Amino acid sequence: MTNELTANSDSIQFILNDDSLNSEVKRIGKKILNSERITTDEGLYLYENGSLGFLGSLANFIREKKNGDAVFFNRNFHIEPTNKCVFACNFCSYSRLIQQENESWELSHEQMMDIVRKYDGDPVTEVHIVGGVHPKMNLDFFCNLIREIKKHRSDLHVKAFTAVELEYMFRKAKVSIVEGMQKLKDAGMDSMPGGGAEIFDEEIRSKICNDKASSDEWLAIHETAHKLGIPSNATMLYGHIENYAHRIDHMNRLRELQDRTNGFNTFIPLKFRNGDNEMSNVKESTIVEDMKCYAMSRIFLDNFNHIKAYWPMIGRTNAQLLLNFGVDDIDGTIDDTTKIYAMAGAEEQNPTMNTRELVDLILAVNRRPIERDTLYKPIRDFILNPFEKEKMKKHI
Ligand code: V47
Ligand code: SF4
Repeated sequence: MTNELTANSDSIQFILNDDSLNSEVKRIGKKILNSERITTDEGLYLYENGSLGFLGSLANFIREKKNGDAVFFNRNFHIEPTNKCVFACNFCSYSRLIQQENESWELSHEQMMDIVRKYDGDPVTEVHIVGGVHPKMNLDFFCNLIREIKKHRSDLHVKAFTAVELEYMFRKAKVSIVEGMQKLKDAGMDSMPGGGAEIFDEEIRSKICNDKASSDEWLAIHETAHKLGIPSNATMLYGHIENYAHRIDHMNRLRELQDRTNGFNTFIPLKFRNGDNEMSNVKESTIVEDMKCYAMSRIFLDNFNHIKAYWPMIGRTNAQLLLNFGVDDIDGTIDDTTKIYAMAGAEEQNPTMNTRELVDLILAVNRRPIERDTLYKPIRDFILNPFEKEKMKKHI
């Protein structure tokens, strides 16, 4: 390990021996160092009283214990079937833009297959399908789409639909969660992304996204998916009107579910962006708050193997920084196939990085770039198997 910011247990022990450190923070820190689970009260206390440096050191310690200096990424592209949505979440830039500028889209089955065919011969491993909740794009429509994608390219992992989209689809089709999930699985759906979780606290949820799937429904859909052998991700929309206690409560509900199913692959904190939505008056969080949030996620979610910083949303440089605050995954190449964050004012207006740029980004902070598949099976270790030197030089 060459990274100068890297903390090991010795350096944390050194911090813990500092007499000026708050004794309760010290006690909780020791628990974490001994791999003991912290309670929600302890999590909240640490969040409120731990310094950024201390939280970062603890998070980095856990990150390196679980994943060494690896940074995972994959080669993927997105399909956003539509930005029309029956719901009206206040933080979402999709619905606002439609009302203001009539900038809506609705892709046909063939248009989506054209996107898939564009990647023929390209070594992408995953298609990520998420969009607005459209009344006409129903369960059969999507089962047919997935079947055709698999028929065209059986090796492509289909990661599709937030629990919010699924709750609506199943309700309209009058099927239970198990029946709906089984249909999608039979069609070829391999896993689920983590969107739609927002903040589970019912009071905050009612203020930011009153009309969509409830927290209990979100959790029930993921639990059912896991039981049917469909793994998923989990997210948390942070940095708006919620506080630290709401974030700890959110993560605690996920930690409890993960204890039961072990079906979550990764946790993705999503920073609220205030561009062009009904919450544009809410100030965005600072990078210091972002780093604390990622670090606390790594510390609290002891049964999650991975913490992901979604680089199109948080930005490339911030994603690099976060690799020292618990993050071990920066998502994928994306290839400018997602619009939702650009519309909400994210750093990356045309998010695309080729594999070489992603690898360089990770090497620049002395970490180990590992291309993975969706389920974190390593495909290529770029330290053991680097790009050829002359090509690398040309690129630099
Ligand atoms: O649920 C919407 C978020 C999510 C805004 O699982 C916003 O690998 C910030 O979940 N500011 C959908 N966030 C995207 C998502 C996702 C993204 C990348 C990878 C994965 C994965 C999942 O986007 C929504 C919502 O929480 N969102 N508007 C906004 N203004
Ligand atoms: Fe619709 Fe999702 Fe936007 Fe909410 S966040 S309005 S469910 S697209």
